[in-house]
Amino acid sequence: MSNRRDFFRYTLVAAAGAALTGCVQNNDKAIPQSSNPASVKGRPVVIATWNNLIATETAMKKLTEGGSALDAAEAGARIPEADPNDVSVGYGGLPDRDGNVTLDACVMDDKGNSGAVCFLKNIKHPVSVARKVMENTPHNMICGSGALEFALSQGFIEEDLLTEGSRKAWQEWLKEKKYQPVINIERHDTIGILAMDKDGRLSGACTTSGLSYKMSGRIGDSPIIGAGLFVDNEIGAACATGLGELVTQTLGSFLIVELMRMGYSPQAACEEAVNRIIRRAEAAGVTDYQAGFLALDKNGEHGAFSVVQGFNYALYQNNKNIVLEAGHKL
Ligand code: SD4
Repeated sequence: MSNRRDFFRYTLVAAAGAALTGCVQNNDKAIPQSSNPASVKGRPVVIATWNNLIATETAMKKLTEGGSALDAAEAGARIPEADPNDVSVGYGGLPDRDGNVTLDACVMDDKGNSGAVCFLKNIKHPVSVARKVMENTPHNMICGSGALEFALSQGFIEEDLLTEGSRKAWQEWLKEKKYQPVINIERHDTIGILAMDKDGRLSGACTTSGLSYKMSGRIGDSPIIGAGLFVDNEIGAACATGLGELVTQTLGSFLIVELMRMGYSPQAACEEAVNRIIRRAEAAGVTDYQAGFLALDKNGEHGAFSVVQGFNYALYQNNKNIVLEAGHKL
């Protein structure tokens, strides 16, 4: 582990809430340029949802050791996957309503290659299986028993991913079996991680155990290219966390990259993605939810924004590894 003195916790309260807003004109159309006060230029850079400082540190270490952006994103994503105390990802992730931990993950690299797995059981590192799907199959996504079979063929080993803690939490939930397909905003840590090397090559990864106590077979946004993650090496990258149904219906990460292609700043693009989520939620009558986005452009400038307060993220850039609080709309 690298120098922990590099770690300092720096919170910008409602950073983008205080963001500077502005527009540039393009063919008589105003292009939103709100900026995130914490956003600076600089490569290499790694950014990850939630306070995943060890993940950003691990990813940056990979980059400085000469690893690719994809190696970095994968290495970072594996940190919460292996952490039994992270109840939204990998080992220790809260199970579905039947007590099964089912995992979704994807990766995307600088060339536009992608791989994903979903509804994968008993494999601790779905992000690495997603990478194998990308590298060793002609497919983009493999799910369920097919994904497990594929993982085993690639040398992964089956493990019970339910910890004592997550089993107890599930048994507690069983007493009432209250099915609430809305994210518990106090308890979600899905990691979306974006890494860019010093030469501007971008990659990303996203991995989750999804909504706790979800219906068996439910898939969220996280393994879906364009929803939980999108990378376009010409423009930038984006990733998401939060209520996957809404993120998927608005294709948030793809939307953000396309808005940046049109000239939106990374911050303005995240804010617009959140606006779309809110409109969709209103139309669907969904309340009490969270969704948050991160965006990175080719200069290393970033954006971060969420629906409600409480979304933070880790940023490793210019030799500092810090946690920042994202701005929010509601
Ligand atoms: C999902 N987006 O499966 C994920 C949940 C999440 O932290 O972000 N949890 O809908």
